[in-house]
This record gives sequence, C-alpha cells and structure tokens, in this order.
Amino acid sequence: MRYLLLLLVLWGCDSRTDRAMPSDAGADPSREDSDHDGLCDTTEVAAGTDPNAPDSDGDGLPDGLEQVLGFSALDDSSPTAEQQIQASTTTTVVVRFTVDGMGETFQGVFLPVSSPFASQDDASSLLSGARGVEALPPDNVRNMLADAQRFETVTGTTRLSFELTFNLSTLTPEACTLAYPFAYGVSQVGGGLLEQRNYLLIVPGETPNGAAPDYCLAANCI
Ligand SMILES: [Ca+2]
Ligand SMILES: [Ca+2]
Ligand SMILES: [Ca+2]
Repeated sequence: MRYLLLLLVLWGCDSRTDRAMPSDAGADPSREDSDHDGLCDTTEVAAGTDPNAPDSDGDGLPDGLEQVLGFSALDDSSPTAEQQIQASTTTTVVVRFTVDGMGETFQGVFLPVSSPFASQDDASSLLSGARGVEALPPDNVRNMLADAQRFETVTGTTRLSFELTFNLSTLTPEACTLAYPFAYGVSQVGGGLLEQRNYLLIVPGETPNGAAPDYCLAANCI
C-alpha cells in the first residue's frame, strides 16, 4: 500500500509538470508570435493553425495576413493562385462573370478594400484603367460601352469580361512585400451587386541583399 501511494504521488507530479509549459521569462505568453506570421501563439492554438509555421496551409501567404484579409489560413485554395496577382510595373487582370439577362444592363464595379498591412494607399490608387472587353456570345449584348464597364440590353446566359490595369511605376518599393486587397464585381444597373471576386495585388518588397522579402505585417500580433 505504501508503494502504491508513492507511485500515485509521483504520477501526480509528472502530470502537473506536463501541464506547466515553459515560457520565456518576462514575456507575455499571450502576445508571443513564435513564427512571426502576425498571429499570436494563443490565437493560432484557438484557430487550429500551426504556431510554429508562418504559412500553415502552404499557399504562400502568412497566417496573419490571411486571417485579417478574410481568407482561410487552413485552406490552400483560399485564396486561389488566380486570386494572388503578382504585380509588375504594369499589371493586367481579366475578370469574368456569367450573367443571365432578360434585357438588363450590367456594369463592372471596382471595389477597393482597406488593409492594415498596406501602409500606402489602397489598390484604387494603383488602378490606371478598367473597361469592358468582351461578351460571349457577342449577339447576346446589344451594346458594349467599354470605358463605362457596361454591357447594355443583355439577353440569355452571357459571359462578360472586364480588364483591369494597374500601374506601379510611381510606387516606391518597400523592404517587405505588400498585399493590396481589392474586389471587382458586376452589378445590374438599377439593381444591386450580383457577384464579386476578391483578389490580392502582391507587390514584392526589395531587400538590399536580394533575399526573399517577408510580407509586411502589423507590428503586434493579433
Ligand atoms: Ca504566429
Ligand atoms: Ca497560408
Ligand atoms: Ca489559405
């Protein structure tokens, strides 16, 4: 019986040791960000992401950036590769929507999204042009007003294409990579927004030694 009690006491000590995880002396454990991805360790544990891997789902974007911008840090198809636009000096993006028309007019709409990580202006400041470029089949549309991003009197199932152009020539590169979120949607004139697509315009940072730059993140983890 004495040995059994001793065994129970020792087992209890081990259990307490397991629960008491080591922490850095003097640091606030709730504000630690071990993998420097913008998400605090405690947030990562609650969200199910890996506190020791900055890109838990391997899609190229750090967990903290995905979380703040409304993408999933646990799904490598959120955002898709198509939604991640690698920007160059002049970048063109084609956005397509399929609409079912009964004589309505449809219009493309650029929707900038603010980001706490983009220290400069939002994506609208980089947008140099937006226009309608194609309707398929063409006979389903009576008139295309390209510069107004508008297709008039659409009848039947029709794919509408819009082209966005971004000009980065006036942008001063930063040491870290910026991700400018934006959305482009199609609305029915006289009605509401029917559908929108979300994108990230990714502007690579420039490091002095040519090393791959990290993404710009907020100074404090969330
Ligand atoms: Ca983290
Ligand atoms: Ca990711
Ligand atoms: Ca993801």
